[in-house]
Amino acid sequence: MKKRPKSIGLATALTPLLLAELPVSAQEKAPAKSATAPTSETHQTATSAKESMTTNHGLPISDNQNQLKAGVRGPVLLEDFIFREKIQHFDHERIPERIVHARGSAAHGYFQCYKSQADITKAGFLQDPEKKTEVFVRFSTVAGERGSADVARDVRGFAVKFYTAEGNYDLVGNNIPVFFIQDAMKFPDLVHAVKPEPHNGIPQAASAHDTFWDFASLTPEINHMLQWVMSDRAIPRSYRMMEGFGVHTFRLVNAKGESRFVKFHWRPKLGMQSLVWDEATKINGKDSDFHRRDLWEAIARGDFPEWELGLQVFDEATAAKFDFDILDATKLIPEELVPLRMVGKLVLNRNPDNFFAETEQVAFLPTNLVPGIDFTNDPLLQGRLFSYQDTQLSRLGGPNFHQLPINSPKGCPMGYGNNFQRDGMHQMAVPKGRVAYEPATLDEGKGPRENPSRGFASVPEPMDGEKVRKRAESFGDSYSQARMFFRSQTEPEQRHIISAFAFELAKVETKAIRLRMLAHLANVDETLHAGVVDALGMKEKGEPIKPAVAVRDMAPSPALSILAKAPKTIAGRKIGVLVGDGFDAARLTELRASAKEEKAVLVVIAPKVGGAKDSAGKMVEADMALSGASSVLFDSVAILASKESATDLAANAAAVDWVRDAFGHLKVLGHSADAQPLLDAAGVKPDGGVIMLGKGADAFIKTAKEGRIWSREPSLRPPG
Ligand code: HDE
Repeated sequence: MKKRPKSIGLATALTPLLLAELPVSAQEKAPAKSATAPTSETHQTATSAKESMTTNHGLPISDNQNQLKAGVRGPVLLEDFIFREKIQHFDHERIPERIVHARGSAAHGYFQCYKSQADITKAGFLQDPEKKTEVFVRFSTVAGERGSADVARDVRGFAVKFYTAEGNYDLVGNNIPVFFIQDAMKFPDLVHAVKPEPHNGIPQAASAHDTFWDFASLTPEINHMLQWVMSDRAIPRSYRMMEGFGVHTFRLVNAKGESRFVKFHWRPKLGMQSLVWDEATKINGKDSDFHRRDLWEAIARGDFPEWELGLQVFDEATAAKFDFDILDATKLIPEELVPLRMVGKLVLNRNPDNFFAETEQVAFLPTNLVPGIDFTNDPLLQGRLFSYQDTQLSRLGGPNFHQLPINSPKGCPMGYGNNFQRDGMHQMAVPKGRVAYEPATLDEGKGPRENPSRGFASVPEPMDGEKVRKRAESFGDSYSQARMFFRSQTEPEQRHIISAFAFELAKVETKAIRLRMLAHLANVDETLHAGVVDALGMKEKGEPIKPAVAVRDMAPSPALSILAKAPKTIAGRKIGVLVGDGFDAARLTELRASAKEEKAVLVVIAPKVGGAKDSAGKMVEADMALSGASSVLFDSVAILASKESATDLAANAAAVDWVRDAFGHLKVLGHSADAQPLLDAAGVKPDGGVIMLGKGADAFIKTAKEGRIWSREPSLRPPG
């Protein structure tokens, strides 16, 4: 039997305490200490008072490895307040996650307008092109829990907090310009329907289940939004490559008090890009932080994501001419009717320091407005005005969440809560004096006081009407814009919408729900309906549903397609290069140079992370090992191998999957002539996207800039 230790290395354990008693100058000279006690735990000790680990109340801690016990092998003492403080804080480390948009990633940055927008708004941050307004932006999925995978088929949140000189302005939007429902009254039902089913908690972060489609098939107004969420917009390649929208119609107000309507749009500088569905499902397994990592890495390498802010501005007379209601959040205003006025840029240039303190604790409020911007009576927006403030009370534990650093206004002279609201849970301010009310004289005029000239004033819109619980008839058309969306898509995009409906409805177990949904699709578009019926391989097509309002054929809007306006670029994208022993190093050098020139990221992958030998026998280090670098993580791929190593790789399932997936996901694939055995093993058929890498990488780069090889898809993956 081993001899039991009598002490835990007392001298080491006491070091910080002794140091704390030394004058600081002497401590600064003390050598850093890191020692292992006889019992093997590591003690890293402070070299200055400043470095001292302390309790939450400031007491220096002498030992952070052991509880206080009655003898080295004895029971733990209740007296150990240091342990209790530590474990108790840990026990409460989690706060309730957001009920929706729980999974998110965020970054700091700035907004800068191009020129003064004084003609349409007096909002301070839209006046001076020299001024940068700090922002914090959080992107999110909606349905999944906090630890769910990034690449679910879902809407993405796009929430921007502007820290303006007039207080915080939050533009809490999505990456889709319309919404599922028209009235906030239905929001809890929508969310309960899409969330995991309450009896078994299945499925996570997915709408492909009965309760969602049951609700959807009974909610005709949802049809436009369904087109968007079944399209590739719901599986973005990156947060950096998606558009954002304020969704509702808001108002802008200028200094003269003139008010106009506005829709907000964010346009990514990198252009839009999406994943393909099979790729998305695989990414979730290979890297469930795919979007979070992408955003973080881009900012860390100085490739700052950028968006332009575009406004669709229109007046009451224009609004009256539309044959839909601008207060209905299931409708968009085609850009062809009201073009975008580009007013400024948003740049994200700093990763958060701490995920919890910033990304998790940030609280966005559609009620955070600045003078110059106002609400409309959109009943969905009106409901949100209550909900966000309210949800923070339980999520962040009380009414003082605005005092958390990420939520408190910066850059405005008033600071947070310059008023007489007092006390409450987690109060962090220490107000002085006896006056906590106004009007008052006892504060000798020190305020705070009302400010009629700078303060927020609502647009004095006339109100007249009966108290009713009723939907406006002008909200009645559920299908015309859904049809417009489908008909505005390119052929591959339409195929994907059909496949997505078929995938989701095939997961619905209740046949009656499937059929009800098919009937809605028949009202949207015949090709769509026929395509989904065919992909499901069902005999029935659904009993017709009579639309409340006759469906109109609107002009297609090319701006709604991702592919129609996709930029020809690989900037900000990733090229994965799989190398095998004996590869030609010159080809890699050329690819590297071209990638750099095009502002793309090149990643070298080898069967082992140690790397592979080039044809001269020199070891070239890999960035990633094949086992952790599936081709789904890259936008285009290349294979550099000798005949021998290609033959070896052809017998390696991971390498074969790597190539098969890249080909199957319609990626441009460059290869050395000798890599052919691997291509054959993966079933790669020659086409315009399979490119032999001779001297120079030009042909490969030029084709990669075109995007995916859509013509490859129909033969590889019929809808279903
Ligand atoms: Fe939200 N939504 N929402 N939502 N929403 C929340 O607020 C709500 C809606 C959006 O990164 C919650 O702080 C209602 C539309 C984003 O922190 C909650 C209705 C749009 C985020 C809430 C809607 C959004 C949220 C949950 C129907 C696009 C994440 C946690 C009337 C314009 C913000 C929280 C972040 C979050 C309520 C509909 C965008 C419960 C009642 C439409 C981007 O308050």
